[in-house]
Amino acid sequence: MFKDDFLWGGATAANQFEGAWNVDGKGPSIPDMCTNGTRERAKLFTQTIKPGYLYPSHEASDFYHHYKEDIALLAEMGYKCFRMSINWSRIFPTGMEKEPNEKGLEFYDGVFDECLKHGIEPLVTLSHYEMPLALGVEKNGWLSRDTIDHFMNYVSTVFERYKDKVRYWITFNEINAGQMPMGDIISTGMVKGYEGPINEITHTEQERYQALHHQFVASARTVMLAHKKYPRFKVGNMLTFIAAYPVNCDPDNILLANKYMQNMNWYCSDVQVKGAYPYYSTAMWKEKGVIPNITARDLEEIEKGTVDFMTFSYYMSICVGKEGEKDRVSGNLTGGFKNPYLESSDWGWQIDPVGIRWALNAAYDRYRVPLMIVENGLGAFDKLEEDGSIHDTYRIDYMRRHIEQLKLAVSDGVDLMGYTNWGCIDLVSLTTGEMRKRYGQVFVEKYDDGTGNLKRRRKDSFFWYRDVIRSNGREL
Ligand code: BGP
Repeated sequence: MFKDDFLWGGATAANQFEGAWNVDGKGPSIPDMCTNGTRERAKLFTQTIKPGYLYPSHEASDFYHHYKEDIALLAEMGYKCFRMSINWSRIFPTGMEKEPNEKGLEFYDGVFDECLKHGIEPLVTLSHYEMPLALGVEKNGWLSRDTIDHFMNYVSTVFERYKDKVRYWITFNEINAGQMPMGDIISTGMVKGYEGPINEITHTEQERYQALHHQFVASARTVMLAHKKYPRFKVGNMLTFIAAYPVNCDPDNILLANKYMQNMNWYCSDVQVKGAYPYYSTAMWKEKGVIPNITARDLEEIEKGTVDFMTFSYYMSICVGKEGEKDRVSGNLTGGFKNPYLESSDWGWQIDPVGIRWALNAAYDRYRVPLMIVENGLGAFDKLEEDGSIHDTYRIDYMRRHIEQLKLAVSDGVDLMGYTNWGCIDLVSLTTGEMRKRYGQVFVEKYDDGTGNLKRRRKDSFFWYRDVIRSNGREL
């Protein structure tokens, strides 16, 4: 059974949820320059705002002006924890100022106070697919070593400001996205001189792994700062866990799947949880033609700045094998081969509840630190009925089947701290920029053409999840 203090809740990201992109001194961020897209048509990144395009982050679900109402809804569901992120560009509009924007800081004071008033523990992601645009355009994001110092200025500011309000922090959202082409814009912010589809940017592997290395150093320094100055803080890492099975028992495919697991899932967490680059990184860099610039001081910091807990998102699994083995399927940031035993969501992500138990066991076996699932859920079309109800039985089914597997993982012996389902209040989709790809227990009347009155409505899953939390997971 789940612990008595299990952190039940939901998760959001500032750039997909807050809106108010240029309000109260906030600077433009990289996601503010991304247009909307669809499953078939990629979002565009533009250097300036282009007339005739819709930029969904500009209003999003307008949490900025609805946060009291929203947090009250989360409290009504009995939330113990609310995972959210701070918009770096709300605190430092270009990322390079020395002094923070007081109005931005005040906004999060209000949010945290509201959470604490309702007995909800904030879990704050410092960097969730967002950085000030100026850092991307002038420095090419995380490719520049200078970005580490700018980030640390931001981190020390928010740590000091919120030290009495926030205990749980996450450094980088889905840090392993930085290894994928899709991460070049959304994760490592390498947008200097680029304009076009977000999945077509052509950075070299060398640049990709260098930018990621700078994030590792920033993450380690963040943990070191927390441990030195704020002993009550707990800092975690975060990855997108892409459960990868061999497509069949051909030994070559077993090896390929193992290698995929190392490269895509363990590489980042080995650095952040164990405090050193893993043995296989040398071979992996060689194969990719990468020679990262890593100093002795970087390695010392990485060794000292290991995280207190590990978190990940889990949505789906894929199969891995030799080219041409099977049909391909899409997934969270990356796809793979089709698994004939699984069904897929409306966006083609394979639904695999058992995979979450497998992932938790694999991660716990490797690291023995407390784990937390900080994203999971079903992106689906919802229908708003005339009487205002939304019968999202498919979402309840998805969540029930995954939470059942969490229970089993706990009985396997995994130390699980909590579970926050993704997009608890409807928000903009990361990969497609759509509103109609909804995850929430709360429906937001906002639509893909940018219209909608932003009214919040409880879905059927709202009442179901409230009962799950009330019974600490006994009633599913
Ligand atoms: C993760 C991100 C989230 C989120 C989620 C769902 O990768 O951390 O920001 O959006 O995926 O993805 P999507 O919105 O594309 O369905």
